[in-house]
Amino acid sequence: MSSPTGPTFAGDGIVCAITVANTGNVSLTTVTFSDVLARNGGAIVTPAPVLAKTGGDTVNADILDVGEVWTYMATHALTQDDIDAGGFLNVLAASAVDPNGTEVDDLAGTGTGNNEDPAVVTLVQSPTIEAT
Ligand SMILES: [Ca+2]
Ligand SMILES: [Ca+2]
Repeated sequence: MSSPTGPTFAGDGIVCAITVANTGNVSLTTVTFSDVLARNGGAIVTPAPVLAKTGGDTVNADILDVGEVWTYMATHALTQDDIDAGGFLNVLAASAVDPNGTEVDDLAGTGTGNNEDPAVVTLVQSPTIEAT
């Protein structure tokens, strides 16, 4: 999830796009996500964004085959509380199950390497008043 440029208003959508790749050597099933948006100050946004699969599952539907990269997208409609808080920390974890029933997981985020740092989303605040 990236920060919008410029001020936003309640009802504006911000998009979260992520990918999950099978970088190992076995097929994985039961791909699930935990996407937690925490407003600055700590309040958790409910309901959590729901990620929808948008592509990448080219063979063996619903199995994350070796080398596949699935893409997901979620849209969060900003609330006034979101904008008043000035932004979020987005903690997004993906998990899947290997052929032995063992769960494997990873965090998505910003930064280099495996990008494990939660994404910081800044919402520009524009306090203005006009008297006429
Ligand atoms: Ca597949
Ligand atoms: Ca990662």
